[in-house]
Amino acid sequence: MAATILSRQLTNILQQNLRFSLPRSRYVSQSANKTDVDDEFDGPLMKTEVPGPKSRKLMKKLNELQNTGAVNFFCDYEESRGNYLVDVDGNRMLDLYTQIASIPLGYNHPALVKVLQNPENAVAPKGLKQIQTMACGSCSNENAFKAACIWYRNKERGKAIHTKEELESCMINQAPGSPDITILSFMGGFHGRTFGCLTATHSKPVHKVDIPAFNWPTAPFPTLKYPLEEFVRENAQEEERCLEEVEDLIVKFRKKGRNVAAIIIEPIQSEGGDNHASDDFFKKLRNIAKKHGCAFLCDEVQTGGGSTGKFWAHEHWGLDDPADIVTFSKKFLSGGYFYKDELRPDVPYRIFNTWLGDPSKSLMFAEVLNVIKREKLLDNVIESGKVLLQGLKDLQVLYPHILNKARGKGTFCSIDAPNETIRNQLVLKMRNKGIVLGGCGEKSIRFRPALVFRPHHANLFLNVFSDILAVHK
Ligand code: PSZ
Repeated sequence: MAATILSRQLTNILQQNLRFSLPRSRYVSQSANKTDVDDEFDGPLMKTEVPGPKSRKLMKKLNELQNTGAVNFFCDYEESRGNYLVDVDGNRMLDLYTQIASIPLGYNHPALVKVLQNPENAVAPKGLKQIQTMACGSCSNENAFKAACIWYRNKERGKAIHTKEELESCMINQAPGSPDITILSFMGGFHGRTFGCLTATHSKPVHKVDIPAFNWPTAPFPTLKYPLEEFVRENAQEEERCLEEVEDLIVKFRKKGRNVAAIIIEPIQSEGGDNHASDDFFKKLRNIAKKHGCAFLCDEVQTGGGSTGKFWAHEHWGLDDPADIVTFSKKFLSGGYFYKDELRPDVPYRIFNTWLGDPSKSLMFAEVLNVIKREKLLDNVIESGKVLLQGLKDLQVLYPHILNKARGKGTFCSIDAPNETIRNQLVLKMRNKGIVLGGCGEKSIRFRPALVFRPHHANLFLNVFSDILAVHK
């Protein structure tokens, strides 16, 4: 097979095309019984600066076809293994970023390579009727919004039969057919870049500017003070303030005839800077949604799939009825949402598109699930997460002028630098030492390793980070 040299954006398309040409053995999930790629590298190995000469050459070439502003360097996915990403210049880096939290089992996990070689994979799997599959996170949220609106209007009408007036007015985007109902979201949230999602996104102006937005309510998300145990009272007050604002907004909008049909929230605001809130906050928010008849929509696109130490981050809240809709993508390889029976659209084709996800990805995800269970990867995430977070906390005590707010669940961790410049410097310095990290929010470094990230990988990272911090000026 020709060398797989791909930019981040092209990965999905090409990896799929290149590897789909080998139909032979039966689909047997038990076939790969090892967690990690057998021959995972034992550490980073750097040959050039990143991006190196080959990456720079490819960037120039790709730049003729598209804007390459988002491309940092080119990967060699053929050579990458487990927790190690190899770039086209042969630099081998321990990957704590995994294409923004999207590589659940590391690179080239044998179970996934195997599943892609199976002929039955071209057929849509059975048993996915309980969920709505979609191709990406935005598409999942967008359709979840629609499902919530359909449900809400049916509830208001008391039946699913539309009036002639509704059917006619919707054709010219007017009420009552196009109702003036709204979706409440939070400052700092990220739910995607399509129109509805973008209205609910409030992480950075650059995503939103110049694009028309729905006039929907935006509530403040709590800004917690760290370390949490020192600010228990202040943080509880801050959460209370935000919850009051949510309720005020729902009431205010209802008075204007613009009822809130759904509330959307991330269990941890990821793009917005890894902002956490307490289980109590989410419990109360869920109750507010119930009290006011709003669908409670939990966006687990980034948090779902195990990296918080539970399969779903919302499981941490310990609620019997945590959400009405849960959207997913990223580690699930495709996308979609789970939803309550009562939110099932009354008529077929109301939630529909060409692809509705990707059956091959669903099959691969079935194998991801098998591996997670078989190899107890959630336990591993908890163990590695403890090492990672404790190490970060130790380092912030040693370097309080560079690091603060170490926080996280499982390996879904992050730490703040004093400002964006220092954060970016640290990320670049680490990369040239063979460690891939990412930023989020204004000044946070976030950790999004694969589920096969082991405690020894965490220690390897911490050692390099410690060295960098010791000489950081
Ligand atoms: O810059 C971007 O477009 C990015 S960087 C990270 C994401 C997008 N994450 C996607 C995402 C998410 O983290 C949450 C919580 N909700 C929805 C989305 C949108 O998913 P996609 O990108 O698949 O449409």
